[in-house]
Amino acid sequence: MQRTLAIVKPDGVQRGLIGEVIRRLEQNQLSIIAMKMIHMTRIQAEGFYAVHRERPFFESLTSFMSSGPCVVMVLEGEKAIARYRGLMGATNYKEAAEGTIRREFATDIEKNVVHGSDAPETAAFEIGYFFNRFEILR
Ligand code: 3AN
Repeated sequence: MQRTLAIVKPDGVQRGLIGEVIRRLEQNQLSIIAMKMIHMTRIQAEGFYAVHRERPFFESLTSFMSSGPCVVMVLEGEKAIARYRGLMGATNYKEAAEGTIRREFATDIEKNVVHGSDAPETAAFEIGYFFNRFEILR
């Protein structure tokens, strides 16, 4: 069993895609073991994306991620990290596979509806960034 952090980003929440994302998780045996809605401050978004601090898109990304509410979730399942990334599709929606969330719903490389951890170490950091042990069901 593996855990990963999933986010429905501000564009996904604003466009009414929370249910669509959750439906796909439930249909693909990714159990939601923690979930809440948050509106990050700029500082919180900068901390979350600290690994991207030097990237040219950092300012725009953290501004977007703090622009409105997000739904953050902890998912658990077999190979949850890779399987959820498979459901999301590639970062650039134009390169994302047919049928993936980003291919179907993203409008921009930045406004790409969802986030998912990319490795066990990042998942541990990202889950701990938003959830304490009492908020995770098991
Ligand atoms: P992913 O979310 O697919 O793991 P990361 O972690 O490389 O992608 O990038 C984090 C976020 O930064 C992406 N989800 C996207 O919103 C944004 N991003 C990544 N690359 C670019 C880019 N070249 N231009 C603008 N935004 C980008």
